[in-house]
Amino acid sequence: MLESQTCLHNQVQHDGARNDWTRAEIAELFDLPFTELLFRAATVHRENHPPTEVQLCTLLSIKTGGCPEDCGYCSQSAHADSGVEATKLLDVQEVLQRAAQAKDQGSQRFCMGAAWRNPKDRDMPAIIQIVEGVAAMGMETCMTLGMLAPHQAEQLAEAGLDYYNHNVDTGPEYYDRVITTRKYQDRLDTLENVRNSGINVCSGGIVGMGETRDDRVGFIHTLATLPQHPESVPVNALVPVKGTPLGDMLADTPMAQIDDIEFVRTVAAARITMPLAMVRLSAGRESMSEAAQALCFMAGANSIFTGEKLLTAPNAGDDSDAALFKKLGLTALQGEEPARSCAKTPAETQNLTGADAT
Ligand code: SAM
Ligand code: DTB
Ligand code: SF4
Repeated sequence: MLESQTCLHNQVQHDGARNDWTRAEIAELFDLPFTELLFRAATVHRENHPPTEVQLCTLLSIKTGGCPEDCGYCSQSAHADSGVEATKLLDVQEVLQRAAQAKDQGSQRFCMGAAWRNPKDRDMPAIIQIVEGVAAMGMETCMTLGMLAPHQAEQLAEAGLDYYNHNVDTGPEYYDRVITTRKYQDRLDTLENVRNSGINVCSGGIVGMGETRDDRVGFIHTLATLPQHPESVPVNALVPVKGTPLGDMLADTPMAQIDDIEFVRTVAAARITMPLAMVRLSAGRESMSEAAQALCFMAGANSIFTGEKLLTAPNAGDDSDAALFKKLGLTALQGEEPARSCAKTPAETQNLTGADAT
């Protein structure tokens, strides 16, 4: 089963997954009649993924607040007045305890975030211990620590880190309206360092920051034209936090809040342009209706964050997610992500299947 899936996905990778998308083509997708766009996205989805399985990931803030960056959406920026208190990096043992709880609750992946511009070299030994400890529990590991130098990406790869999350956040033209303390190119440079180290790439962004549709087209275009698509693409809806520039702007101009249908269009565009990626319905889900979330799953979203809390913001919570999954007939993804099984060498595939993978 896995063998034929792997071959199919390799076929798709060669014949179907393109990284030469033009902005005009992506704009055309966004412009399709909604039901047509949804149908196309759902078709691509079921060609490449088990259509009723959704990956469950758990998020933990391992170092909260006090971040020197000025990201206009973020409660953890030292420039914001959000009331989030700065903490030190959590103890390794505490992080491992939280990972064990997440595993007990059925989570496949443990994602850990730090409010840093970049990790300092002196932070790396503790980070490496955390990665090794979580991996030893049999969970997939993901870290998001800010910008990474090539040697730091190598260290994380050696520790066995599975994924690194680093969002491009929006299209290139809108970026400096949201963040001034770094450039879009800085994000792309880190993504390249992560890719070169062999760690799987998780990169997405935020919808509903007052950007135009063209900025959303630019956001998807950046990801879909990377030399290799990210294995995971988180699509966040802005969680408006009081005391942050974007949260306050939305409080004053609620009309700027993203429309559900436009959000679903963005998910669908991600699914169609990056067929093998896991598309993660990330922040903002707790304020979305069940119907809007159902449309996102139809449009190809196949991963979520579980639990009551994201990094600092509230999340939907396990009880309401269990009820939603039951209502929609969705189950937790058990298998491996298609983009990862495709990346395996024939020898690795043979080990998995016990069959000749040529
Ligand atoms: N400091 C690291 C960085 O910026 O890469 C890692 C943590 S940062 C909080 C991770 C991502 O969370 C951001 O890139 C952004 O896309 C998302 N995020 C942060 N605050 C958000 C908010 N209020 N609403 C939606 N997404 C948010
Ligand atoms: C991502 O794209 N979304 C997650 C994860 N990557 C690290 C973070 C969402 C943060 C939401 C705001 C908060 O909790 O402070
Ligand atoms: Fe810092 Fe990340 Fe928040 Fe930006 S998004 S302020 S880099 S924690």
